[in-house]
Amino acid sequence: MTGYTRANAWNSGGTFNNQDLLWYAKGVGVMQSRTLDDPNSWWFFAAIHGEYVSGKETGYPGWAYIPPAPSVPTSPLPSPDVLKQYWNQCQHQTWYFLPWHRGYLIALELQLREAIVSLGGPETWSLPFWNYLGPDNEYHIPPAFTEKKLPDGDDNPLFVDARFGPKNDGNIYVLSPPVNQDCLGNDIYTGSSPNTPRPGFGGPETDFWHGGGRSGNLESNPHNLVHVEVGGNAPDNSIWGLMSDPGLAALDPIFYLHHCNIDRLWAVWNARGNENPTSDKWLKGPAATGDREFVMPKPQATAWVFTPQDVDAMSKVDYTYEGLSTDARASDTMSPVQKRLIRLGVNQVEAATMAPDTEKSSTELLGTHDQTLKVGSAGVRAAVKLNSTVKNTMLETLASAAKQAPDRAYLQLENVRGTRDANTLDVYVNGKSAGSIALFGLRRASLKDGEHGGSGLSLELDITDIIDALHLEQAFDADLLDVRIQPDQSISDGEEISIGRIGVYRENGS
Ligand SMILES: [Cu+2]
Repeated sequence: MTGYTRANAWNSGGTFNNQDLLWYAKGVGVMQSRTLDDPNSWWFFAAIHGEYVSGKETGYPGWAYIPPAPSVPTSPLPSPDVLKQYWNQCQHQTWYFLPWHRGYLIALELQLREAIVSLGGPETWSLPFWNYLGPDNEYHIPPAFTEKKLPDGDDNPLFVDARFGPKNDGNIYVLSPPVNQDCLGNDIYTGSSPNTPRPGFGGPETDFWHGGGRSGNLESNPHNLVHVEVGGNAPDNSIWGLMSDPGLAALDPIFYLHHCNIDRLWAVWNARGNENPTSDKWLKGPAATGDREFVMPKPQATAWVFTPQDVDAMSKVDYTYEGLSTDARASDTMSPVQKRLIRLGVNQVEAATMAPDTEKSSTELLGTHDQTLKVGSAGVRAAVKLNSTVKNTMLETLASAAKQAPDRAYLQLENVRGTRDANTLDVYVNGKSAGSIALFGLRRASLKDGEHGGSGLSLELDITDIIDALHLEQAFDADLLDVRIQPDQSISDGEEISIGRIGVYRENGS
């Protein structure tokens, strides 16, 4: 059933001439006028994602320390039961990331539509998306979000002070590279492997999971990178932007347009024929095994309990995306695997018929660097020692790519800990760029009394292309890989980012 269409926020120049944005602003204003303990309020909805109100934060990022605008309330708190049922639900670094956020957006959209209609606005209003990888200026935040006033002279509820951008200067845009949508080329939702399950497009298999561990490909890039680029840090480094931290992010109205785009990319991925998990554990969600349920407040104070299988196809939800049928046609006729094989010297006809069976893949440790690394502003360098037997096995598969699917290679920064999410690590292997990883979620994942005992985040990059290139240059015969890690943002005195271990893995495709 589709009735509503979620459209591009950059329509009509992304200004208040775009009626979706004008009415979004007015609806957000209505929700912001409600109290923190009201399940229909803007503040309650932000706390459903994550909050620093009910804990013992003494200073930023405690909600009491957020510089207005907006003026964020820290009281009255809802009853302990309501708080426990609804708050701090967001699912990150998990295969529930996509369905949970889809339900969250549906619930917010219902709230806003009701508020908008009560103001005399359009009954067909739907949440717009910000496609920062679109043409022309679309990598900039739509201008309606940076105006201090609405056209009628009232304060603009979409304006946020603590939003600093990738260069910390208040210029809000998304840098590409490193942001891209290469994740759409991964055809596995959650990789399966006996020793190290790969996160895949949609994230690793977990229980109810409020963050920590490994992000899926879509969550890692573009999702995490966009959060940290939009949020950024204050020019004096005293605080970070709301979007840079999961316990603050949903206070910023741009959050929902970013997540609407992430949800759209999931729909595009499905429309291209990729399949979601079919196991009961995913379909029925964590509540089926006695864990917390996914629950959202609907208008008129009713609770909507949902599971992934309630929202896992566009045919089950009441909206569609503008341009979805066009995006469903991949612009490339050749898959990433086919392109790789041709680079490795396999002729086109053979490459077209070879499809590695990633369902049955297994992963093996190829090399490690075991000492804890401390990352300072100048970056850090490590020599990853390779196991020569494993390396030779991998080299053989590369040399005989015409006969079998060659191995892939992944680099993982493991047990990464720190106190600030608003940073990105650029990683280089033997001088070649391996990509960038944002530290969104780092702070909470590092807290000793947090959900997973402060084991931090594990950040993964696909370095198959680099190993292929080294192999073709006949440079993949040394026993060491030279890994350099450079933070984007300076690290202040007393602040620290540490990496417990670097692991390099080979994955065989058959
Ligand atoms: Cu997010």
